[in-house]
Amino acid sequence: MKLTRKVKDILSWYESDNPGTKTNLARILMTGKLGGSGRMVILPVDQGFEHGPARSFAPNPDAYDPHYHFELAIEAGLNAYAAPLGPIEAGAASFAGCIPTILKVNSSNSLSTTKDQAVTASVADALRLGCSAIGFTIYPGSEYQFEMIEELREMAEEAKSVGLAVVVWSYPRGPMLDKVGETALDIAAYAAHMAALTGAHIIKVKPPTDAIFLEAAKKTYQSHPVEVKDAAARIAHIVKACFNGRRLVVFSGGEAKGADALLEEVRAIHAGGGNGSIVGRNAFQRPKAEALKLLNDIIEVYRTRA
Ligand code: FBP
Repeated sequence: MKLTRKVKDILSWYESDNPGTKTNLARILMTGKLGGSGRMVILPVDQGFEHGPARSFAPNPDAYDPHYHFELAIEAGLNAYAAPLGPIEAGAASFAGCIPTILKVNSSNSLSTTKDQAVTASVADALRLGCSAIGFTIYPGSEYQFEMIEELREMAEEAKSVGLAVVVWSYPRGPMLDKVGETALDIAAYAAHMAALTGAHIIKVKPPTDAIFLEAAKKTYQSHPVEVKDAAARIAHIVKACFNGRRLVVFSGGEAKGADALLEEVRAIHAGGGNGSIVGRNAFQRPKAEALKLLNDIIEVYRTRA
């Protein structure tokens, strides 16, 4: 496979990584309909842990079957499929080599009263299953944030040493953050930057709103304003927080919503220089034909000149 100039350029940002990690990043970046473009669309299916089976899969019962998600990601021509250990194991032989996988190695669940995560898989699992990367969630702002960040440090060090890439879901939540705070622009940028500081190769955050939440940050945002009303400018601000664009950053799809609203968000991500989308519920909660159409429309947005 010949790498595109774009992908070679992206790989050059990761100056300390070994050939194994770069190969795995290249695999993700070169796969699917967006392969070689520097843009990505990834299917994440860990919502069974996060929200439970019925909330996740009842809208489209085919999605109870782990094979369904491999097939959806492959048929849609996505770059990668991310899931916890169980579902990746459940399709490991049928789909070996068919699409890069990201093993989600920690998860929370809706039955917990604390904002913490359990480690549910290992780097050895990721290697055994042929995954290209591990995926790890941190909750900046939680009472357990430092433990999570330290767990990430250990797992990322191990993953990198054996040639895997590291994808960090950085989701602010915890006692000082209300719903507005969790997706406010300053907080989302802070969360993205923290993920970059931990050494993530790919950073995943939610699309930011126009709110500025931290009192301590308001003065700075007044003296160095961001066009907060412009969704693309907000994305560009997040990209800056990811080492001025030297780290890949993708944005999540969120709860199921209308195709037009999602595509509008995707256009802003593209225009703001984000590297793509990681879309779960908006894909697998739709009937397959509809999901394939929507994922194709998303891909088409990323194919246009930004
Ligand atoms: P969605 O596209 O379904 O939002 O998936 C992205 C994701 O990061 C999942 O990996 C995760 O399970 C979910 O969001 C968490 O969503 P929430 O923060 O709303 O509980």
